[in-house]
Amino acid sequence: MGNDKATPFGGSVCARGGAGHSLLYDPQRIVKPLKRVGERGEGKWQEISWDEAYQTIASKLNQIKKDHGAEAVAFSSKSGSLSHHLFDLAKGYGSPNTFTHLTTCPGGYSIASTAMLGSKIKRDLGNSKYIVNFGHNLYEGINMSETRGMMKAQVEKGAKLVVFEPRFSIVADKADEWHPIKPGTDIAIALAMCHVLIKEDLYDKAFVERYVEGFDAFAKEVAQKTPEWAEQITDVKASDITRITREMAALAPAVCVDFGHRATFTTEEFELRRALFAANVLLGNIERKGGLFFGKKAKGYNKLAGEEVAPDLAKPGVNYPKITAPRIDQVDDQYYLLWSNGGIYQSILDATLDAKPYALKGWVISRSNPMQTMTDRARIEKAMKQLDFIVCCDVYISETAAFADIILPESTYLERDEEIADKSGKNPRYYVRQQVVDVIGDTRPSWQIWRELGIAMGLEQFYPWTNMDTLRMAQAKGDANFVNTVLEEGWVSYGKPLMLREKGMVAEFAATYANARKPDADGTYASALKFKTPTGKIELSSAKVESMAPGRGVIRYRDVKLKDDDQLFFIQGKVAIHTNAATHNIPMLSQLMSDNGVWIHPLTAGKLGIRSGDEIRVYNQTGSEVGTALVTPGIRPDTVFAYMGFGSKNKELQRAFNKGVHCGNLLPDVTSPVVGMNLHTTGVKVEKV
Ligand SMILES: Nc1nc2c(c(=O)[nH]1)N[C@H]1C(S)=C(S)[C@@H](COP(=O)(O)OP(=O)(O)OC[C@H]3O[C@@H](n4cnc5c(=O)[nH]c(N)nc54)[C@H](O)[C@@H]3O)O[C@H]1N2
Ligand SMILES: Nc1nc2c(c(=O)[nH]1)N[C@H]1C(S)=C(S)[C@@H](COP(=O)(O)OP(=O)(O)OC[C@H]3O[C@@H](n4cnc5c(=O)[nH]c(N)nc54)[C@H](O)[C@@H]3O)O[C@H]1N2
Ligand SMILES: [Mo]
Repeated sequence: MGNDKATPFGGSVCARGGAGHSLLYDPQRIVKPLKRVGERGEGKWQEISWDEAYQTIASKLNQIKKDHGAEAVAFSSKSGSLSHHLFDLAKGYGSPNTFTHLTTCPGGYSIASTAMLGSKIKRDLGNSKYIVNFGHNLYEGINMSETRGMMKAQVEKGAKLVVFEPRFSIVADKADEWHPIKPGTDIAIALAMCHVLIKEDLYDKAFVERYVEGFDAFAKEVAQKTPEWAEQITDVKASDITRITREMAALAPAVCVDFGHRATFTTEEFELRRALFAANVLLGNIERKGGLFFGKKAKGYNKLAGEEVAPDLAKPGVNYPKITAPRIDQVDDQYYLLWSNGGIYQSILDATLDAKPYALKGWVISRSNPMQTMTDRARIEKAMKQLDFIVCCDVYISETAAFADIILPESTYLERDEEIADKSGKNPRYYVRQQVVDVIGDTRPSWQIWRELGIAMGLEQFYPWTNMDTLRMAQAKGDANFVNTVLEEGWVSYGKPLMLREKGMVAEFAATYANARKPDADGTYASALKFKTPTGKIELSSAKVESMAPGRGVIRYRDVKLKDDDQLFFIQGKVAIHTNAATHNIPMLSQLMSDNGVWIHPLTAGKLGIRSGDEIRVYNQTGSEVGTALVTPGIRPDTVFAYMGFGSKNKELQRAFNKGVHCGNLLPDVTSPVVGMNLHTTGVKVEKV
């Protein structure tokens, strides 16, 4: 059961959440800190006490700091509720090198959005009348509120869904139209759509006039990007591109060109995601129902309301030392948008192997499994073997943890308390995760682990709070009432939903709060809509980007070669019953699915003499994997597909070991311009074993 107060989640949990008890009671979970006693990756461990673990880590990290500077240690964690505890430790220790999973997942769209719109933006799929989707598989790669939003739009509101996807995904299956696009070419369609909107005068001129900078340069760039041009590149018919664009324009602004999530399809992610945002901008759907909108956090919301409708969160006041060493990913100016925002995760490998720009000696990893989720597994193994010291915090001996010196066992989400988290949408919202069962074994939550380690390292001055109660109280600035409400309800929502350019919502908002901002003459808050870009406008073309990454100021099409002519495209995706490279050893989920058959088209399979169920080898310059063929017409003949996260090479994950193909072992290490993305599409050959 979910929390039925959390209306965007509809009181439900997903399959992975539903299997929480199966992880909780899994005898293969780690429940004691472990110390490596054999060679790296050999699988020889000794159980140790937390005290010994902290002392060992503290003395190693302090020694590295003394010999090489604190910057010689990288700290990485999948971003989320736990990550800042690790990053706070890094700040106290003095290393600038903190990394999230940004460049293996959302970096493409989030950096493109920041460059163009000034910050990240959200989708109002639930109110869309027409959704155009470029491989955002929300019915398998689940985001509870967006997945439910899209279902609502389709089922309750009769919205039309058009999907461009190289394979017949679940979203493609539930769509009104599926167009099997050639992998990595989506940008041509996005630009052709912009071309049609401008050429046929279907775009929102008043919106562009008021809010957009650099329209002329963009319009000039797309003047030749006709649907006929795009057809040659994408294999999608020009007449379809034109028709879909016209249909969308007729229903604007309640339409959404979905800008995707895992943005790793092509090296031209920066251009692709900007082109998708550009189509939305031309349709004038920003801050309109069914389009795109900015999250309304307490601070800005209260200002519009003229009163304190929602409490806002504070951080415990800590002054960290100033760090002068540059980050390891700060070598090239074009990546400036990443430096304060997650960083280029894979630069840890370059710094370790090539001392570029200086050598790393240590790596502290929490809740991340780069051995599976970064590219070129062999190179990661080499880097990990070269480091002096590695700490990994996980719930299993993951493939990555298998190469650590010390493994710290975290309590699972059912066993731990977390701080209050901001989940603001069209109005301010908060939630909190609370311990519901006793802790199993000798595990601890992240906040406690990194705090206690910090103290063992002599950094106690950075921890003015002592436990989750005092930390939550500091977040709430002493407002016990707020803390109690969030704890009692689990999910709290404040005020009325607001989109700045929706008259009805603005009228209701203004009528609710006596001191609210006065609506504009047209009944909206359009005058309050500002973009945090250098010009304060939506930068369809950007002088700032041009100065940091010459040639990239204007959104431009570039040819990309993702594979050799005699290879097949290799693409991946999420499956509904597993999470990334995290859940494949959980008993209940591994029973539901323990292998990832390789999708291959009947024509291609026929030429290679392959039938469904045959053992096949998938290989290229980077690696070779053995798996099982799944022959299906639901994929382009020039493409093969596998669900990610399978084929673990760590024996200790007994239920996942060697089951299926390991995607990271087939992907070369390639980094995209500006957004720093770790590319996930490559070429492979396939043969029957
Ligand atoms: N080839 C390929 N690579 C990909 C992708 C792809 O599609 N194809 N997808 C990319 C995407 S979208 C993402 S987001 C990244 C994700 O990549 P990662 O950042 O590596 O995250 P996960 O794979 O989710 O791995 C999380 C690790 O956390 C552990 N874990 C689970 N729960 C807890 C907990 O409560 N505490 C702690 N400390 N650990 C826990 C799990 O056992 C697992 O080892 O992978 C990316 N990599
Ligand atoms: N059940 C479940 N839900 C999840 C996750 C999970 O692991 N399991 N992970 C979460 C995370 S971290 C994320 S980032 C989201 C990811 O959600 P999505 O962004 O939807 O990510 P994927 O499923 O990795 O990829 C989506 C689709 O892109 C297609 N594709 C590949 N290359 C191309 C291309 O060049 N063009 C087009 N148009 N399509 C292409 C793939 O076939 C795949 O079906 O899901 C989240 N939700
Ligand atoms: Mo992701």
